[in-house]
Amino acid sequence: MSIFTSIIDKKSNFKKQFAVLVDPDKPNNKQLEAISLLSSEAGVDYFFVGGSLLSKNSLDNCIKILKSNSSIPVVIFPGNNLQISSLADAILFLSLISGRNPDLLIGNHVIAAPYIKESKLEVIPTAYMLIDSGKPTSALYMSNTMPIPADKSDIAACTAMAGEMLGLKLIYMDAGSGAKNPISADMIERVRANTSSPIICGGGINSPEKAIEDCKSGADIVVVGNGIEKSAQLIKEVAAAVKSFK
Ligand code: 1GP
Repeated sequence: MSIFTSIIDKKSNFKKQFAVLVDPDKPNNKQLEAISLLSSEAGVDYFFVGGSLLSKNSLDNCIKILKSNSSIPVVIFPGNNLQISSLADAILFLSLISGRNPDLLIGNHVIAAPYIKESKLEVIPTAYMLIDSGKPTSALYMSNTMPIPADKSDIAACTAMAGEMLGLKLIYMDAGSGAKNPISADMIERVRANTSSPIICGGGINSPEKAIEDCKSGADIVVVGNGIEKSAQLIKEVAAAVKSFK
């Protein structure tokens, strides 16, 4: 089954999903092994792998270690068009629709397309929206774009609607890694009320309570990265919370 089909399947069965985000430059091999084993035990649905700026050529090694210690699908969440690896299962083909940087709307896609085609990765077209989190994040700086203001839920809803109308299959609402303020319940609710595609939420989620709040507001997949780098135990706590959500 493709990863996109499994996301849709779980959504149709009212099952919320949890993705652990791994920045390949950060954990060492031992830590990666531990993340992989813990995630497997906890029943994590996906690994998202990528970063706004990678400088260690560590993507392949990271995917290899995650895959050799678990059977959790690995999805590339690329920070740029150098982050492609046929060792993964799928790639989020991100259009940064909250911004007006043509390279991140089509330019980089043209450059990456032949490499992605050759990699045989499952390609998941994704409406990527950066939301202001109260401080500049790496994603904002590197993308050279302005985020959607945190209190402008109507702009987020219209942006997500437009992404869906353009044929993008997933909506990724991201306050950015290490966000000071995660995305508000109101904004997620407004996007949910106006679209039917699976919604991914991430950025600054560092407790099972916030993960549950996002699920209640309409998120289908919750992503945690930074929090797990600080305490790997958070994997178990968030997984248990998301799995028990009714
Ligand atoms: C960032 O959505 C992800 O792109 C996750 O953010 O690292 O803050 O959990 P955190």
